Amino acid sequence: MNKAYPRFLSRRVEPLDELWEFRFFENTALEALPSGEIDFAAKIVVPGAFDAMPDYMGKRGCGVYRRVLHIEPGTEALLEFEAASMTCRVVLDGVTLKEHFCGYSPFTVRVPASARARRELLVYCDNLFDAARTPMHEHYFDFYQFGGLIRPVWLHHLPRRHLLEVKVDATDYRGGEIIVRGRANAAGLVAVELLDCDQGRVEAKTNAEGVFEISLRIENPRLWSPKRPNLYRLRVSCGEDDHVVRFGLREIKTDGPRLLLNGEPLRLFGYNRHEYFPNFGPSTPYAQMANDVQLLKDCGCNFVRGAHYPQDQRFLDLCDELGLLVWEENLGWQQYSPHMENPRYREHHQAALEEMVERSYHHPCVIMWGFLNEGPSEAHETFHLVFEPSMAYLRARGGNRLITYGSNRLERDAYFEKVDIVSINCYPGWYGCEDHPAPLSLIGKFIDEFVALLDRRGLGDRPFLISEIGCEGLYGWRDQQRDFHSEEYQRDYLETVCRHVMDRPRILGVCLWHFSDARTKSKGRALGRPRAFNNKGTFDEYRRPKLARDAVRAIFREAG
Ligand code: ADA
Repeated sequence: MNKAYPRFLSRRVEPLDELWEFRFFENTALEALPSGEIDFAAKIVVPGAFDAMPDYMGKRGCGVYRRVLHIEPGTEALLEFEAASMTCRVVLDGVTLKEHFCGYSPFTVRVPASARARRELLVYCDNLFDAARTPMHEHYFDFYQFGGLIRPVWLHHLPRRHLLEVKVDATDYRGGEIIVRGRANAAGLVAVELLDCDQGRVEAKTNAEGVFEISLRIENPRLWSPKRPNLYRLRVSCGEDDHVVRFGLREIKTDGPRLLLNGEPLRLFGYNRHEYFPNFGPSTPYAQMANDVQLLKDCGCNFVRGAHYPQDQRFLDLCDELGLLVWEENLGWQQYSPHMENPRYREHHQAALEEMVERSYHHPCVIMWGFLNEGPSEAHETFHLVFEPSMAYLRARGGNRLITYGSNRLERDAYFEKVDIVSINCYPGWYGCEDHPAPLSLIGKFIDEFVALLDRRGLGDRPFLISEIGCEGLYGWRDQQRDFHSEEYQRDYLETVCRHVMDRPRILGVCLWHFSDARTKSKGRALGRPRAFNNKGTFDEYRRPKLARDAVRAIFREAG
């Protein structure tokens, strides 16, 4: 099961989730593959990370996927990749149609018409680290970066006249006033209907360029919120083609240090979550995603941060449907000023940002956009290179969402004034306090001092979120001395954090690091990370709760 709701009713969209032919070239970069015919000796399942599978476990190199497509001669098609990791090249009938450099952002590839029905598709996915070629993916990230067609792939068979894009925005969310804007590849009639309401169809003509704009009013509008996640489905038809857009009516804004959702004050309590499950790596099965949403909600969470990359659409669909607020962010992890100065990095970062926004635009659950986790936010001279254009893009094109980034620069951060929410990643009572007699006492002190610092800086009325905080607890490691890495220390730690934040309404909320244990970089980092996992999960990688779960749940549930 690869989708939560049908995005098309008349357009024929073929899921390409099945066994593909496959060949792996170990330690060989995409550009260095031997020329000539490839012998596709193996088969592999899509979606899936090849290096999470027994035959290629932990290997780096280039995986080549092959599949024959059948497309009506003389018609165009569209390939849609929900994610292809890390460096990807799409080749159809021997012609390169696309090169792509962010392993988590979705992208589409137009397939030109041909006189032949049988078309050969080769997709190259290279998971080698190469800072010069693929600078968005660095080898030092604190999460394992897998390779392959890690998320679903679709083939859209396009009717001659078809839709290129559709956007739905609320102009008055309370009154149910919406505007539908879009573009077809040729001029003509388009029709719009709300699928779950009995309101009839509205028809309109596009202009000569195929552009259209239709205003509608939803009768008796029901707003979207985590408690009442009401969704609407709107179908735009264009001859034999259509798009179904699912959206929610809601408004998010700041009011001094508070957040208002549909005018009601809201605090945020939740977790950071990596897309990871043992045996599947980043290709978490859909049922597990639903399981995760239930676990989060059961813990009293109303919020999840999709760390540190564009999210799987199926997860966002679940959050829309089940009512969980999301921070979605572009791929980034401690990239430094040299990255900002690298034009290739900037190009890839911007492309991925646009792909994320484009694909996630209609999810009401996504209330904030982020980027550059722990980036060089103290470096004034590089601000205009990535921070500024990213914020400008998100403000102009990101819809009704707030902007933030996870900062670890604290008092040195130079850009807090520019964002809607000041978010910090911090680990008081964990890193660097091996010799401290009472490390838990550092937590409240640190948080209060940071709030005081914001006040001194004139940011006393800016929403402040703790976007990461936590410590490692090894599942099953119980210790009467409650030492570091024990479940007991982790429980005391998270209880202290949650209580401290809950009792201080000045703080918008907390997003604990982390939901479940997730595999990290092998070798180097594994020395400081037992099992080569980031063990800060409140659940282990199989979602077995550690001691901390009950403590967090008891406090988060107070927020109601
Ligand atoms: C950082 C980072 C996380 C994780 C965390 C940790 O704040 O953003 O991805 O690495 O530290 O566990 O130390």
